[in-house]
Amino acid sequence: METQLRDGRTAVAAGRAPVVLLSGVASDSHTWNLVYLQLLIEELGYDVVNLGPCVPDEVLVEACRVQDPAMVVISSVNGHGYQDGLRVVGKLRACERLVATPVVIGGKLGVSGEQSARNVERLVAAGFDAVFDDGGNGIAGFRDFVASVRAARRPMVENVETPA
Ligand code: B12
Repeated sequence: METQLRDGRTAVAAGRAPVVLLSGVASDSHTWNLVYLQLLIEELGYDVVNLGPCVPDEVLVEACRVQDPAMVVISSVNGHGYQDGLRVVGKLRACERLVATPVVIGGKLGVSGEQSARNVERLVAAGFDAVFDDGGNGIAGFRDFVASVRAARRPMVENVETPA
């Protein structure tokens, strides 16, 4: 599925597996974190729409609304992820279509090392389903989270008759 974004970019997913929307935040120009995460998420069985770095909040919200992804993954490493995350997740949750979509953030979220438990709680209270700060549960925790989302999406097949 191809999405034309307001800032002129085009986001494309191959269209076979459920889609994860991956994005940097408005202030953050780092790119390799997004490349790494795209490869990891594809390895976990999803198509990825990667919006890239420096994504304005409105572009992110619009792309999520149009794509209706199975999950939204936000990455930030420049040290402003806590503030950017608090702001943007409110805008995502204000969109009716994204009220129940799993949304996570991770990376190097602050300028003074690992986020405090209180900051992580604030991000969750603001709307994130999980926070993967580099100092904390990191990639292993993220893999577990993706697996739990996948399991929750699996259709119930107990009552389906198998053809002879
Ligand atoms: C390359 C680089 C740049 C390049 C980026 C080029 C590009 N196109 O990407 C340039 C020169 C542009 C740059 C600029 C800046 N940078 Co810089 N940069 C780096 C550097 C050296 C490598 C980053 C990288 O590519 N790593 C490889 C990728 C694969 O790994 P990663 O980014 O670490 O991401 C991993 C994890 O964070 C995690 N992760 C990330 N997101 C998520 C999300 C989820 C959900 C999960 C589960 C995990 C996860 O998984 C990834 C793989 O392990 C790091 C230092 C370092 N050695 O890491 C600094 C670093 C990230 N930069 C830093 C800073 C401060 C800046 C600037 C503010 C500097 C300045 N004063 O101008 C600007 C910010 C510009 C902006 N607007 O964002 C700091 C951030 C400090 C902080 N967070 O506290 C770092 C850590 C350097 C440092 N030690 O101070 N940078």
